[in-house]
Amino acid sequence: MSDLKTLETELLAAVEAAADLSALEEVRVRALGKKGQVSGLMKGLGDMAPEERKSYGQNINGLKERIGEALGERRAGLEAEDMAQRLASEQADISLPVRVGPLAEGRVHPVSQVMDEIAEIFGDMGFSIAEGPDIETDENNFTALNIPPEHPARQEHDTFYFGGQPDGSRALLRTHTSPVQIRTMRKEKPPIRIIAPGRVYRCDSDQTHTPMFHQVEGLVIDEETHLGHLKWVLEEFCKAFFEVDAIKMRFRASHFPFTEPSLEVDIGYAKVGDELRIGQGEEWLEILGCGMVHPNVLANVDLDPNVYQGFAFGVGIDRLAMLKYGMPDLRAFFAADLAWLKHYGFSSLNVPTLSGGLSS
Ligand code: 2U9
Repeated sequence: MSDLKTLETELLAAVEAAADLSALEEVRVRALGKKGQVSGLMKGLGDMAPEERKSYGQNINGLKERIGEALGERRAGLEAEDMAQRLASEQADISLPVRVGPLAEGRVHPVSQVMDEIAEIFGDMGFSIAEGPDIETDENNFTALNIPPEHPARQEHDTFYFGGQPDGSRALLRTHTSPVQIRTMRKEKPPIRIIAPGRVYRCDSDQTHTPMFHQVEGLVIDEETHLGHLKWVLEEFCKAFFEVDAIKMRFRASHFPFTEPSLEVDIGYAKVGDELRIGQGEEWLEILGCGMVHPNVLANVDLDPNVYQGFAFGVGIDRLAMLKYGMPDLRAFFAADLAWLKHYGFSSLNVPTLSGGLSS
């Protein structure tokens, strides 16, 4: 009996002394586990006389119960201490300002913004967006567009060519987005109304030219398409893009291999201080080229020029962005300068719409 009392005192002291939950678990296993001290006592019961066995057994059970209760109490105490400690150390400072996050902090590049604005305007006029690869064939980029083999645009110093294939063909970086229209005309039947925005590449680099720049070209093919439609579309585009009610436009005769007749378009502007006022004044600024699709181009994609006509136009997006948002240096567009982007960039939450304002 006195052995039991000693053991109980020892075990209760060990329970009390356990500094954390894992130490307490060790005490529990040592006392009540299968091979623990209390279970060990049970083994001696078999050698005892029945009367002795009964009272000794009851005493062991009493010991077991009291140790179990002490373990439970100590566990609850340690868990409460643990929780109190975590509550003290894992505080959140709710007075800290909330981080606005990438959606509100990030900026849309002016070129992407202008592309979205252009897509919105032409989308509203019933055009859809067509895309194609940056790496093109000589056929799609030149031959199908009625650009003859000796044309200067094909020369090495204007075009980025890849290494030649065994069959003599050479891939190239498209010099305009026109191959997208060629691909579309080969794939779809008229009526066709598309714009093709994207990157284009020319071996050219100075203050106003970068070897990669952005273009949007448009194409309409139908059975009764004429210059009047072209002029109306371009006038509506310029008014919407520059966000003015009236625009002055001048169409000058020009020459491109893929259009006949070919025209260059100027818009009227006034310079007030550093600001360009589009639609006012007496100055002229060239902004795009256009024309009726050359009959050879239609024939090259198996469209009968006696049945179908169409018009096409091409605009440099980077230049449009510079004009609309007053950015003086083209090279800054591609310098990946975050300070510049913060100044000239647009919030991604303001999506351009014709009703809400393109550049709001
Ligand atoms: C097809 C048929 C005709 C696209 C055209 C222009 C005129 C033009 C320039 C504007 C500024 C290129 O970025 S820029 O340097 N583009 O002047 N582009 S007509 O004519 C096409 C295209 C595809 C099948």
